[in-house]
Amino acid sequence: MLNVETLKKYVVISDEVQEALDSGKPVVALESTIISHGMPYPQNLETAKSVERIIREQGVVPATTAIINGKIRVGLNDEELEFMATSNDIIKASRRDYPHIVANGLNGATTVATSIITASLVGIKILVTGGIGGVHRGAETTFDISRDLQEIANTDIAVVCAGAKSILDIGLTLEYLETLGVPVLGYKTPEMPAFFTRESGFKLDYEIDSYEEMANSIRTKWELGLRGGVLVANPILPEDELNKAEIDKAIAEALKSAEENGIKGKEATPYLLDKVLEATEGKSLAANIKLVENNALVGANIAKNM
Ligand code: PSU
Ligand code: MN
Repeated sequence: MLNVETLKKYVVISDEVQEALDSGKPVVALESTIISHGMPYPQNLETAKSVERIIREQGVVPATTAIINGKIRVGLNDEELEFMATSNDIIKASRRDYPHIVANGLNGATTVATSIITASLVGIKILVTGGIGGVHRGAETTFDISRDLQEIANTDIAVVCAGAKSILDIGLTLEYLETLGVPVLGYKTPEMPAFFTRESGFKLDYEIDSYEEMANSIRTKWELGLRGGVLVANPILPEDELNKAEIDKAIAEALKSAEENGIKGKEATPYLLDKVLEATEGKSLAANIKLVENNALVGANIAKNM
C-alpha cells in the first residue's frame, strides 16, 4: 500500500470505497478496459452498472478503477462510468502506460494488470473481471503474452474470471501460470472454462464448490507467506453458454482477419473481441455480459468470506 502522502498526490478514492476500507467492509475491484475497449456502447455502460449493483446486493462495495485526467480513481460515480463508456480519448492502460498517463493528466482504462496495480495501492484483495489476458496463439513467434499474468503472479490478489477466451492459447496460458506459481482454482468446475463455453478440454488440478473453501484456500496462500495471486475460474452458466462450433468458427475468422490486417500488440485483444462480436451477431456480447455478472456474484461472495 502507498503511504498517505503519495496516495493523496495520485489517488482519488470514492467516499463509499473509503468508508468500506476504513471499516473493514469487503470491497471488490473492477477493471475499466472492458467498459472502454471491450464492449460497445450502451451495453458497456449498462453492464458496468449492473455488475456494481449485483456486488452491492451482496453487501459488498464495488470499486471500479480507472485513470481520469491523470488521477488514479478507485470507485466511480455514474457520470464517470458514462465518461469511461463513451469517450474516445481513453488509452488502454497496461503497466507500461500507467505512469505516463498519470504524469501527463491523461485518461486510461485499466486492464486486469493495471486494475490489480490500482487495487494493491489501496489494499483491495479481490478483482472481478470477464476474462483475463493470457498467452496468445502464436506467442512463440510474436512474444505476445499479456501483462495480466505477471501482475496476477506478483500481487496478493484473487482474480475471478470466466477463464480465458480461446482467442488465446489456453493450454500455454495455464503452463505460464504454473511457472509463475499461480493457483488456478475451478469454482464448481473440473476444467478451465473457455469464457463463452464452460469447457476448454484443459483439466484443472482443483475444483472448489463453496465460497468458504475458496476464501480459505486464498487466505492460506498468503498466511503461509506465499506472495502473489490466485485465479478463480468461474464458468459461464450452462443456460448462457454459446455453441462451441459456432464460437470456434468466429474466433478462427477473427484470428485470420487480424493476421491479414497486421493487427498486433495492444490492439490485438480489442480487435479480436470486436470481430467475434460481429461474427456471432451479438450473441457473444450477450454471453459476455452474463458471465461478467455471474463473476460479480461469485466474487462478492468470496470477498465476504476472505
Ligand atoms: N478479455 C475479454 N474482454 C476484455 C479483455 C480481455 O474478454 O475486455 C481486456 C481486459 O482488460 C484484459 C485485457 O486485462 O483485455 C488484456 O489485454 P492484452 O491482451 O493486450 O494484455
Ligand atoms: Mn499483448
